[in-house]
Amino acid sequence: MSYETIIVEIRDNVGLITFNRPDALNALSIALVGELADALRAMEKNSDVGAIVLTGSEKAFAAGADIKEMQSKSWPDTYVDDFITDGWEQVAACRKPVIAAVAGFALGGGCEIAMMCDFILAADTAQFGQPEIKIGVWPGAGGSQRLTRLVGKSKSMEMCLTGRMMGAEEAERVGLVSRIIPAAELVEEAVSTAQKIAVMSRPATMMVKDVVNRAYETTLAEGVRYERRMFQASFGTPDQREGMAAFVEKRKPVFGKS
Ligand code: DAK
Repeated sequence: MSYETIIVEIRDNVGLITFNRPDALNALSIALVGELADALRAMEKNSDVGAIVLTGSEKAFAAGADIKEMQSKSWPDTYVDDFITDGWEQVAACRKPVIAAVAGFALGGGCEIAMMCDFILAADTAQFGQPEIKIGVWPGAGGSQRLTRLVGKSKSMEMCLTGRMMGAEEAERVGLVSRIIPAAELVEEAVSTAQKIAVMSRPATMMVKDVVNRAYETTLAEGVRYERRMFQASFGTPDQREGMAAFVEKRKPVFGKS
């Protein structure tokens, strides 16, 4: 399928999705989010894809939802049509690992989509923010919840109340991003990181997502119990036998795609 607002490539078991609305700093229009959701669903079904990278341009990962598209909406319009809901949670719902490779602005919905990914690799140019307060609204795609869990109440409150942006160094220091990479190497490094994940046992990587994400949804005792049961289930996979046999036989494991 061909897309107008994103570019989709498959590179050695990695799905690479690049936001492509350069004139609008990759503002997340309804069309773009629809195409993103569609591409993610296709990559989830594609057994050649073991991990996914989402990225934007050097100047912007995405500068938020498309303000020009939503400026004239009324409350009944947004409520009855469930405005910009369809497709938005597809990143979080994807069961394969998704990495956000962020250069430049990741603002509003752009920051929210990055936080829906499993982890964020940031270029040294990255700027994260929830500036919706400056246009009379506030985060609407999980930003007030995910940012607070990731960076704590004080920083989240400050960012959401003032619209202040956070640079890459601060974002790494507070745990919003996993690593900082020179901007020119960002996409290659993100794809190479995704390739490392894509050659692991497919069920194992999907279960890792499942158990780590459970930490956000439950108590420690329930989370540990869930992890234990999932860990035990890993002994039902051919990949457990292959991985452990390969270690003992001092060779590289060869995992299947299911
Ligand atoms: N929407 C539409 N167009 C945008 C845009 C946006 N968010 N951001 C930038 N653009 C456009 C600009 O209008 C400009 O277009 P032209 O005027 O040239 O036609 C072009 O991109 C270049 O932007 P600038 O000229 O402003 O570039 P600068 O380098 O001077 O400034 C900037 C860059 C990122 C600081 C600035 O563009 C800016 O402040 N942009 C807006 C950032 C923002 O407020 N983002 C939050 C938007 S609200 C929900 C899901 C999601 C959301 C809500 C609910 N549900 C599921 C319910 C999300 C809401 C939001 O994200």
